[in-house]
Amino acid sequence: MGFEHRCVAHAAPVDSMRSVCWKGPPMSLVLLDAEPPVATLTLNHDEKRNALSCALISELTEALAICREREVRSVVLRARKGVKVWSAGHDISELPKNGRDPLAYNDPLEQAIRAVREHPAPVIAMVEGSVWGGACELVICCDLAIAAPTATFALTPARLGVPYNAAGVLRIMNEVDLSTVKEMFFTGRPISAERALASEVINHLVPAEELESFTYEMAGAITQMSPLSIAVAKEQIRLLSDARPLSPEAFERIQGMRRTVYDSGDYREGIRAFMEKRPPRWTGR
Ligand code: LCV
Repeated sequence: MGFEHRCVAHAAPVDSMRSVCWKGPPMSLVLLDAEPPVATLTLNHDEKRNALSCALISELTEALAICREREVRSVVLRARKGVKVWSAGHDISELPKNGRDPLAYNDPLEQAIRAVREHPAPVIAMVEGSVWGGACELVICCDLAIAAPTATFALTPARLGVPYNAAGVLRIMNEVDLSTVKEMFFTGRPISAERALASEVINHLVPAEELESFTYEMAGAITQMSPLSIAVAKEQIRLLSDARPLSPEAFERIQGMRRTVYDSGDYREGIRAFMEKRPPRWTGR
């Protein structure tokens, strides 16, 4: 069955998809088109460059819950057509400034990544424009990523003075070659779509004019397969790829090092500089 892709016009705020019991606030940061077998989640906060705020992530996870209820068989995660910025990553204004871990287990970004990784159907990131920080990890954690040549990908903790978390580093290391992981973490610079393809950040690089048809053809092909077999294979891959022996002492050491960073003046300086729209002045303390 050829699946003609649905443009954003079919999408609607998430709450209109929820049954009458949904009493949440009006939602529009994520648009959802959840007509099975394929759903489309559209990041819809261009004014803030689709920053992964608590509010946006709440809608994203709610949209995935609706997809699960409706037994959608593949999900396309996209931004609006032609965006320059797919997502600017974690909402920097929401990073904790009071000595709390900025990327703890219950941080909204971590919740979004878990929601994608634990969703029973494949989630396909369809990417145009630049992708930053935690959004880069979100794309990498999607089951497939298909990008246009305008896409770039940047890991940005060093730009902000943030200590990335162990689970996130491992998830990125599982997907991307180590030399590229180091370059991205250490330079904070975006890599091109071509480089992202070569480093397995993305599965396919296609011309912008073919991006939607290519993505929805693949999404449609997935819906022709056994959903139970796919759900089990996806969960097996998640559990087996996360299986890493790490002694409690090693984990405590990582957390201790990270605490030194998020307790530092440089961590506060990184956030302050972004908010003041100026380059940070690092002191190394
Ligand atoms: C809040 C934003 C953001 C934003 N948060 O538009 O991986 S980690 O560890 O670093 C993790 C903690 C993480 O993911 O951190 C976030 C990493 N992201 C970045 O470093 C990207 C920060 N953003 C930018 O560099 C620029 O915004 C880009 C290049 C994405 C787009 O530049 P452009 O000139 O098109 P503006 O910078 O003018 O942004 C438009 C509005 O979106 C807000 C930004 O503050 C501005 O708001 P105002 O109009 O109120 O000034 N914005 C952008 N990114 N991550 N808010």
